Amino acid sequence: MLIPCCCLGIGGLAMAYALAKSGHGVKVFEKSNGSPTRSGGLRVPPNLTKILLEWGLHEELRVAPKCRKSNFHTFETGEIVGHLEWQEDIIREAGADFLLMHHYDLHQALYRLAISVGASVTFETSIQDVDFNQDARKPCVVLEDGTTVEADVVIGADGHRSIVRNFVAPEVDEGSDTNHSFYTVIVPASAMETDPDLREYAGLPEWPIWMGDSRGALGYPIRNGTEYNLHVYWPDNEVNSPTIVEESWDVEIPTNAIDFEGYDPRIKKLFNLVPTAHRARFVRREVVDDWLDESGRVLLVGDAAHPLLPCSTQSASLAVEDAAVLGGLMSRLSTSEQIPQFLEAFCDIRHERCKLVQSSELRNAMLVTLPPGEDRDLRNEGMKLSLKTVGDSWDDSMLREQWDEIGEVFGYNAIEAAEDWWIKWGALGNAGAHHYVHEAMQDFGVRITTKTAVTEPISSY
Ligand SMILES: *[C@@H]1O[C@H](CO)[C@@H](O)[C@H](O)[C@H]1NC(C)=O
Ligand SMILES: *[C@@H]1O[C@H](CO)[C@@H](O)[C@H](O)[C@H]1NC(C)=O
Ligand SMILES: CC(=O)N[C@H]1CO[C@H](CO)[C@@H](O)[C@@H]1O
Repeated sequence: MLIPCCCLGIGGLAMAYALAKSGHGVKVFEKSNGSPTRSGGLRVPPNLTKILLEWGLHEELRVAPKCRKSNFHTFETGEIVGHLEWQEDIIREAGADFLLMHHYDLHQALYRLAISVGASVTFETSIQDVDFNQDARKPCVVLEDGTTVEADVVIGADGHRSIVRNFVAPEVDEGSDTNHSFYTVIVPASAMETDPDLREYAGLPEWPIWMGDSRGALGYPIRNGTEYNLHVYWPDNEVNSPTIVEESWDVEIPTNAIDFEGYDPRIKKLFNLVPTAHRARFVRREVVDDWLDESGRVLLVGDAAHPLLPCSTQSASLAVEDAAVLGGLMSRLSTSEQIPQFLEAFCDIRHERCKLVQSSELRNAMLVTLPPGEDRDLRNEGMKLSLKTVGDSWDDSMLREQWDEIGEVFGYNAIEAAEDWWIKWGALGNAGAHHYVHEAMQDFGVRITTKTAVTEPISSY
């Protein structure tokens, strides 16, 4: 199987591992050279932690600080208006910890995993195009040097500006510019120690959030508290740097290009502890409707299929969940003819979940960047309820409800989702009772279009 992916893709490497472990030959074409160009932290919510532990990454996760709390500050004054705790019972119910990691560390860990099960990763190789070889009845990718590589399946884990998506869903638009970007710095904890305003944050197992008018910030410790990650969300026209830049993680701007005067001084101090920040433009895109091409052999996953805003809580988890689900399904594959059916099942299992997470992330982002007005007052009043103590524990249930469909978003088990599908439908299909599966699924409201055209050639694209 072939997995083109680009830009230090966590999703691509996770997919490579999951599929190679399921017994498939996997080749990854990775655009970057594998060095840590993207410098930033990421959040590892409980059900991602669970997958990573199942994959044996105990050692790598040991240095990831646990997140136990989020304080909600106003951006202007730093005043705390609410908080959310990841209490023991929630963590226990979730079945694993909420962790904070460096993007590069997770990338490296997944790379090692993928290689260990026989996947091959070719760096500095971009995909030019995807095509379908009608004679071989197989999809292929065209590399920069014109080489064509054929495979049973092509998986596009190539991000927001996916080349594979041009083949699968050419009608998908380019997204709309929000005129905002995320700016990320990673600061050495030692530099924070000398400042009494920052010292307390360095190793604190918390993820504070600053809420401003069309801007915001969030921070958290990584690497056993030796480094601190800060993401700032800011209007482009208030940044002293070119407004239109490539939409990637490679763009750097000087940290003094943002003027934090008039805001919580801790943000400015933290941000300016290092000379440059990484900029990621926030272009808004919808979840793609169709992740699978007509042949049923070219599939979109990760941000190529269900784009999240940069610095989302669930970015890494959605991508890795995709891998866990597809790996689980494909471990059952016995003939190449089943591929389209299995990939269609993947789409059915994942689509709703990804839409739910995407809209919940957007809602949360909007909630913490509201302009002054009635909505913001209501939000703050709601959040303030979380500051009232009930006995020894904080009553943050109201806030929790407002902040997230926590059960649904965090309470998801990718591996089980794939197993469930297999138990209900896959085994039946395997027995050759194709149309029964088809009908049964419709009875249960599950849309599985087993394309009879497993090998139907695609004429022109
Ligand atoms: C972004 O800026 C452009 C150019 O100024 C403007 O046309 C567009 O409406 C803005 N988009 C949003 C979402 O504000
Ligand atoms: C993490 O840091 C603490 C001190 O802050 C140290 O005692 C511990 O050994 C470190 N753990 C690892 C795994 O490096
Ligand atoms: C909150 C959470 O993460 N928990 C879910 C994770 O997945 C399991 C299935 O093993 C669910 O039962 C949990 O609710």
